[in-house]
Amino acid sequence: MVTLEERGVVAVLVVDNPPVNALSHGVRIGLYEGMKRIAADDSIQAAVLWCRGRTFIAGADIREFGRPREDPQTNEIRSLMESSKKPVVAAIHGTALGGGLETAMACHYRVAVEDARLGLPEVKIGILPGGGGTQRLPRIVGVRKALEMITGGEPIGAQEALENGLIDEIVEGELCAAAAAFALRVVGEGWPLKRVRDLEDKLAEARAEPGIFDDHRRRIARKTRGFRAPENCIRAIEAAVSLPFEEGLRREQELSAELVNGEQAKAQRYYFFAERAAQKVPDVPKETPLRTIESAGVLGAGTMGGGIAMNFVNAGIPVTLVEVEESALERGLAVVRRNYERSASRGRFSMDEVERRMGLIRGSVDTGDFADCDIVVEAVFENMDLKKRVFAGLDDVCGDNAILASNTSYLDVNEIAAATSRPEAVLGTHFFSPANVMKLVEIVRGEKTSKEVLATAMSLAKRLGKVPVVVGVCNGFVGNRMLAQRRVQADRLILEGALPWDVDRVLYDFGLPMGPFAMSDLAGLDIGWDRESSAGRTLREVLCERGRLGQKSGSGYYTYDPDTRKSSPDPEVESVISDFAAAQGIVRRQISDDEILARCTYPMINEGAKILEEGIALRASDIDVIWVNGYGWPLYRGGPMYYADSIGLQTVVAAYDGFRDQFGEGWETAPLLRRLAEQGRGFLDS
Ligand code: 3H9
Repeated sequence: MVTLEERGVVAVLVVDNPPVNALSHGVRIGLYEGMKRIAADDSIQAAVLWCRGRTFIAGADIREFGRPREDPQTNEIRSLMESSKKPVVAAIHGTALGGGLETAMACHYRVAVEDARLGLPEVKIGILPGGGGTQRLPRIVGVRKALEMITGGEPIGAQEALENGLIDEIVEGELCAAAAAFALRVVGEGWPLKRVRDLEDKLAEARAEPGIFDDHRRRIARKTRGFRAPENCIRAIEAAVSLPFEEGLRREQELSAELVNGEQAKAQRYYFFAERAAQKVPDVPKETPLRTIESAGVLGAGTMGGGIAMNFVNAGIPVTLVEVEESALERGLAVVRRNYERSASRGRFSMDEVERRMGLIRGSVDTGDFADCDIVVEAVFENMDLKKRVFAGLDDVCGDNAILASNTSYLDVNEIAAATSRPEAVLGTHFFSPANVMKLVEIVRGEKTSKEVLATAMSLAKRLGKVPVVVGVCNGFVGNRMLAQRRVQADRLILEGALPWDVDRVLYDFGLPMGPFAMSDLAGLDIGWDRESSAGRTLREVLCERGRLGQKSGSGYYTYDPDTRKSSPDPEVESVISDFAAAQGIVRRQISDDEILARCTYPMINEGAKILEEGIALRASDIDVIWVNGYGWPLYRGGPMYYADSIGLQTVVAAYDGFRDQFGEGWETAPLLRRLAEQGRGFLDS
């Protein structure tokens, strides 16, 4: 996995451990022995650390986590590099991540190619950079930048790395040769051997700013709610500022040990591989040919259509956006422009860039303009007859090779496909709202969707920066079908005795971004409500009849402060609920938080089991990827199926049996769930 190649007086440590040159045991042995040889061989004057393949070392081998790590440890290797009497230069291409960047920071100099990316993403798998990263990075880039990079986990580009001193030079041409030439310059010109551990000035700056850590805590509080790793990352960086290097390293180890075998890290590690597994469709091999996508069309310039168009534009793909009427088109384009202008005003890009992006959108009221599009995504009103008409029309105007996609969130994609002469080119691409922000796309595979079209849609979604997951055709697909089960229980719970804010609080505390009632208020209670036919049959109808349409009308399940939009519980809603329950003969009772949580989550798990058994999802872990990316299921709980396994399927089944005794119909366990529970197994080992 590691060889030592000599280029004159420069020795090149070549790491070759595909796919991402992770610091597996063999790599550690190779680096350790290589550094010993370099020290012992008098003919060698300098060393370069370079990797073959697509990337520099992308971190520790995550597959080795959870078991004792065999010697040599990476910190020993880094210490050999840093204390080497001969200059060691890291030559970076691809991504220098986690343990990879930590190793590079133990080198005396770092050079990189223009498109290299560098970062410490450990926080995303629930841990901290435990190979000296929390001690070295602040010494190089300063505490503020280190806090941002380590608690955010996002890598930075080579240019930004250069500006922050994280690399010494951006090199052109063949990287290994350029790095060797750089190393010779270090030797020839007698440059000092920079040991990051000895740098002090950036730490001194932070000592003069004692509020820096609490400021950062406040800034990230909302985003990191419930996660343990970000706080330990901050404490480790605090240690870099307050303790000598060796003691700081020890503190980093302690804080790392608190996380690495914890429940959150296990769940996040599981999720890392789950997301990658979801990209693979067993009967669609990697070699499946792809159709070329160089232009796209979107039908419907409403909230969804506009958001979908933005995705294409952001990836540099020109888009034809079609609406029926000029006024609706203008409104849609204005919303897209406003979104881009908001990003520009936040410094994400320049106003010129806003114009460039808007320039990639061709607005039109004529579907004939889709003629030269490689894919058209339909985002019109959810009505089967309308969709069929639309698809028949698209079939007429689009080129023979064009893919026709529907953004439907629950309708039968096979029926839609049958309205065309090319069902093999039809599939669902179910984006989530706001479509330009949410990562998930359910790729709905119809009975006749061809492998080529499916593979193209998956690859396109990745190009758009999305996380695509293949699902089968059924009402609501995976995400919304499970959500509907939660909704049923949430609605029952508030009639039986809980209040909307009790249900929302329990789910929020569980880690979801909001509960079902806050979500309804945000979406609008009047979705699907008809004033004419409304007759107080459901609580929702009663609320709408009272003008409580959700956030937009200032009240729904909650009342909203007109200035701050802050929600508060409302006694009127409480009395509406008790009157409604009384009219139905329901005697309200005290409902515990545990019951709320079980009744909201277990039916989702049960539905997940059915979805799995029906083959609508390919794997239990795909369901988790959908819930984490589309509905904000807390990453540190892995996803609903992982959660079910972690609490034990017997627990879920026992609760289900209890609810069936209590409530009767509607509490039948899915056969797969019962079978696995009886066998003492989980979804993920089934
Ligand atoms: C760390 O370093 C800890 C230290 O601080 C010290 C602690 C004490 N290990 O993503 P892709 C596999 S923690 C094992 O599809 P891309 C991946 O599963 C680590 N395997 O490619 C996949 O396998 P398969 C910090 C790994 O081009 C294949 O490689 N580092 C690892 O879209 C291709 O991956 C990170 O967290 C790994 N570290 O993206 C970086 N990484 O083909 C994690 C990848 O069988 N990695 N694999 O499905 C990434 O962010 C992306 O993989 C990367 C490439 C950007 C590198």
